[in-house]
Amino acid sequence: MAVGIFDSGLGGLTVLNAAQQRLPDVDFLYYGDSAHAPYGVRDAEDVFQLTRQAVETMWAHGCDLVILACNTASAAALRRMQEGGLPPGKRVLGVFVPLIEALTEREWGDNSPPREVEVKHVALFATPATVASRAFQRELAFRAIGVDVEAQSCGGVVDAIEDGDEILAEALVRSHVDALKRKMPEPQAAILGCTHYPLMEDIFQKALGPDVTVYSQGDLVAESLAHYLERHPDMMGRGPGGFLTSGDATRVSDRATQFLRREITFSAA
Ligand code: DGN
Repeated sequence: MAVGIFDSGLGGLTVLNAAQQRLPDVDFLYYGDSAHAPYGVRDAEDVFQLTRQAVETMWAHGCDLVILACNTASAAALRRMQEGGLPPGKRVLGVFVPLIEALTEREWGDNSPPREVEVKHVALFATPATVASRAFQRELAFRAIGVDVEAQSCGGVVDAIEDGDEILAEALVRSHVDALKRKMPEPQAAILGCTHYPLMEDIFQKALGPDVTVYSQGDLVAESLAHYLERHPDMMGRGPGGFLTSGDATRVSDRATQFLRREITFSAA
């Protein structure tokens, strides 16, 4: 069955793109919950319920493995779903762990105790809901000690990107980076903790300066998925892939085609 990639809307297409390039023989089923997007301004319980329903929809479509490409959904729902117990043979993975493994220079899937790492000052850029959840800091604490994380909630950036307003998106990114630097003048690393921000990676890098290492999700999640599928070949996606939406399929297809600059056709979930 296809590997499921879930996002609140279109942003997860950046993760899908990277995964398709890294794993050309795997079939992917993408589901965007555009009827309820954006998630980034919803409260944690709301995001959890929407994410659980979406994952159940993907399981019903035959995806045994679902990747929560959405940071906001990963923050509010991943641990809670895993701790609540998943149906036999079903798996859900998120997007923070691959980032944290790269940041802390751990092997994929290394579960040894937390240890001192080289990077001490980390900037996290994410949606208001992801920042409020502190999920990134919680996951980091399982793997590293002594790292100072300063989180910056980047209101408005997702909407500006979705509206195709590049000038506004760039101005907002610059002002959020300035706000972060007032709290943490010299970050060593920056995490782009939202599906949309890789599209603005150059702007983040320019605003942060050349000495800051910027971690962007697509390739890291794709690499982590490749390692996961090596260890769990039974989860290897084969079967009908495609694009599903809870929103208006024609409208979402048009916006997705603009967003990725290639023809994409969504069907109603
Ligand atoms: N996909 C969301 C995320 O990665 O946090 C961003 C879009 C949103 O729902 N605000």
